[in-house]
Amino acid sequence: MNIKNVATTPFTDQKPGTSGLRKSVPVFQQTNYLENFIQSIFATLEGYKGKTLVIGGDGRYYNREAIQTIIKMAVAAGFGRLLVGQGGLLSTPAVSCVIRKHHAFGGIVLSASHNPGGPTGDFGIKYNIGNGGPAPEKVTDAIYEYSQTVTYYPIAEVGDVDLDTLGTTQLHDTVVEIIDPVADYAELMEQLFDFDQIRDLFATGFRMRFDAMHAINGPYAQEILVKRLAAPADTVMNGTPLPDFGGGHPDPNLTYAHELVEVMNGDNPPSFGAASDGDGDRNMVLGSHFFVTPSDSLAVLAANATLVPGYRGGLAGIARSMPTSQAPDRVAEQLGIKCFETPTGWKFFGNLLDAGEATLCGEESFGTGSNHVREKDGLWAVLFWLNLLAVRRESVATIVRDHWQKFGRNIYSRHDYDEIDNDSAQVLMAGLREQLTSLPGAQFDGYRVAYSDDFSYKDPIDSSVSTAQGIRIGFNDGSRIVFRLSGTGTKGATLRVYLERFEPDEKKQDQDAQQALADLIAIADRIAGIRRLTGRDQPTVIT
Ligand code: G16
Repeated sequence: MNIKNVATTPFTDQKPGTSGLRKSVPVFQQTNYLENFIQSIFATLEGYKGKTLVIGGDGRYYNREAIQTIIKMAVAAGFGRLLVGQGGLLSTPAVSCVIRKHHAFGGIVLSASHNPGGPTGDFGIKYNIGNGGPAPEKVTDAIYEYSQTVTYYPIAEVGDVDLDTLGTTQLHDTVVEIIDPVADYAELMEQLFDFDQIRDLFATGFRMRFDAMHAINGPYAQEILVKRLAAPADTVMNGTPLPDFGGGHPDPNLTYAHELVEVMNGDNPPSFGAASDGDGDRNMVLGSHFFVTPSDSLAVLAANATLVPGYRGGLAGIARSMPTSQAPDRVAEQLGIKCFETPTGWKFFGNLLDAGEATLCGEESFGTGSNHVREKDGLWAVLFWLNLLAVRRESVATIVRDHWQKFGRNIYSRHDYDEIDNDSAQVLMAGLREQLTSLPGAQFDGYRVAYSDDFSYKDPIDSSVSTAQGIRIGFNDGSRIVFRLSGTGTKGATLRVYLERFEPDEKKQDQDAQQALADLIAIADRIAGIRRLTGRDQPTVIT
């Protein structure tokens, strides 16, 4: 078999963002674009020869073509074994699970997560390291640096591999193994949760809907919920992964998972509703006529963790991203465990999980996970909730309201302004940075600014420092407004405004978040000039 060296020249736009390299499909389809980035990953790694690489994606448009190229390049690079999900499919948490279980050197995940797919939709590539988690910044920086000087890439001259048939093929010095994408993951879930108890719950006639949004978690949910947990056959909706997600936007929030939201807010709704995203790492949790914010979800899971077999021994600590509400902090305080505040991006949880400092992690962006893998995990969160429901036999709303009574409610919302002009976004953020020293002490409608800063984080394990991670403005009553630009969008800029207010009074906790946060929403606009600078008078998405 021949290994060919193909000459190439760099692309200037291959800097990974919050979660890998995300671009539109036509960008990835440019000659050598994908190959350059893969070569930059391989060239940056040390000591991988003869070792195992896991490859899989969320099945979006261009997944199969990209996998064939990556297999040929991995063979040329000298990996010993490639574990590839059947049909080219593996959810992001399953990649993490497979890397850890098979002691792989690393893995390549093909996904643009919750971004739409299809010929003009988005595609993405992420490299995960041997702990199963996203490569840390020092690795992604090195990949980018190499991509700016790449001159050639080696590729094996072989035919395409049959991705659909389980089994192994020898290509040069590399064994290519097509694996069942669900088996290892499902086995891990059985170890963490009480499947007997959940089966008992379904046996009582308990109804749930899981919206896979025509994305990767369809087959996982079918196997675990319907087959192993005996949930009713109509539990999984939109369960077949499609290259364009059926034309939808596979983002499990109140706007894009509207089909599920309508069911849960309709007549005679199921008791429990959940959805996950393109690559299966995000989750949204709903009760009948009730939405659980991701921040509250993390706090509730943490407060109830010892009811679930995998966490019976208690939690070492909780970690949340900075813009996530401070609800989990209150649980940590009461449990007497540590709570960490990290920048946005799951990669920042890896060190804390590896060091045993944190057990549960979560983000406001519909991400929740634990030390069972090193990615956030959509179906894991759903099973965690199911296990709680099976133990407590109360409604989702009762469990959350009961939590608020015990801990107080952090009323929370995120406002996204999508696809705004890049320059205006920079002007807005620069304007905020200029005000950081003058804001403390300023009064806004009875709210006094207690502090304002641009969040920076020193990793407690490796001491690496990440600066400029978002503007925080905190008020004397504990309320908070956070501004940051998304690192995952592919068109223009996305401004995210995170709003939070603490409500300890039980009688006032059951109010609508937008109404409860109306003052802070107006203050955010006054301080940042959102309407003036973006030309928008409303957010694109409110969660
Ligand atoms: C990724 C990251 C998350 C992050 C989210 C939103 O999630 O893994 O840690 O919270 O993006 O990031 P941003 O606010 O920068 O757009 P996913 O599900 O897209 O991989």
